[in-house]
Amino acid sequence: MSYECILTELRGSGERKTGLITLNRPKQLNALNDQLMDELGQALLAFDADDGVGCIVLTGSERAFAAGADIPTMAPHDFMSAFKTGLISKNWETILQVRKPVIAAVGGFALGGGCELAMMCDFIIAADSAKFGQPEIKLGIIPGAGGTQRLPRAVGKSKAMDLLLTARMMDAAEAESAGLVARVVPADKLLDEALAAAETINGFSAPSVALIKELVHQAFQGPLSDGVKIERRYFHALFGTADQREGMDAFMNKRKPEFKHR
Ligand code: DAK
Repeated sequence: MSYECILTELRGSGERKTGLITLNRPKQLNALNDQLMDELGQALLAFDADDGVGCIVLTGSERAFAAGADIPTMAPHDFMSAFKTGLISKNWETILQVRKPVIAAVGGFALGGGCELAMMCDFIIAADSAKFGQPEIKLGIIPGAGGTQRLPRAVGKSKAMDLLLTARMMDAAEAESAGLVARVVPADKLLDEALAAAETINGFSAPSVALIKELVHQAFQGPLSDGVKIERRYFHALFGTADQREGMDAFMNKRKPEFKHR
C-alpha cells in the first residue's frame, strides 16, 4: 500500500515486529486532513490485522507530532455544512478500533487534534522538546476529538481547564508530572526508546497484551466493580493458554519464556 501523507514500515528483530507509522506533511507541521486521517486509519487496521505485528508506534517529525486539524480545510465551513458533511468526523476514531497497543512517540508540537490523537494512543513517550496544548479556543472553536474529555481524565480538572481555557502549551516535563506522558526522553532518542518499548511488548504473550489493553480501556468506561469482575474472568481464561504454562514453567526453570501467542 502506498500513502501520500504518512510513511509506514516494519521495525524490530524479533519474531513479531513493530508497525511504525510516521505522519508526513512536514510543510504543514503534520496538520491532520481527511486524506491523512484516511491513510492513518487504513495503516492502523492493516497492522492490527497482521499476525506478524505485535505493537504499533505512531510518530511525527522532530518539529511536530501534529499541529492540529488542518485549519484552511476547516475555515470555509458554516454550521450547516459542518453538520451535514460531518466535518472531519468520519475517519477520526479508527485508532480506537485497534486491539494492539499503539504508542505515541511525540516530538515537537502536539496541538489540538494532534494532542487528541496522541491521547487516543495507549501511552505517550515524549521527547524533551514536546509541547502539548488544546489551542482551539484561539480559533473561536472548541476541541472536537475528545480533548475536553480525555485531557481532564489524564491531567485532572484544574490543569485541563487551564490548558483548554488559556490555550497555553505545556512542555514535556509538565506533561509527565501531570500524568499525560509516560516518560520523557532526549529528542534524539525518541524513536529508539519508543521502538524499544514496543519490542519489549512484542516479546510478551499476545493474548495477555490484548487483554491488558482492553481492561485498561474498560477502567475509563465503566464502574470499578465491573472492571474488576471482567479482569477476574480474563485472568482465569488465560489459564487456558499455552503461554501461561510456558511463562510459569520458564520462571520455575530459570529460563527465558518462548511465547507462542496462543
Ligand atoms: N493547519 C494547517 N497548517 C498549519 C497548522 C494547522 N493546524 N499549524 C501550522 N500550520 C502551517 C503554518 O500555516 C505554516 O505554513 P506556511 O505559512 O509555512 O505555509 C507552517 O505550518 C509552519 O507554521 P508556523 O510558521 O506557524 O510555525 P511556528 O513555529 O511559528 O508556529 C505553531 C508553530 C504550531 C505554534 C503554529 O503554527 C500554530 O499555532 N499552529 C496552529 C495550531 C492550532 O491552532 N491547532 C489547533 C487546530 S484546530 C474533530 C477532530 C479534530 C479537531 C476538530 C474536530 N472532529 C472529529 C469533529 C481538531 C481541531 C484542531 O486541531
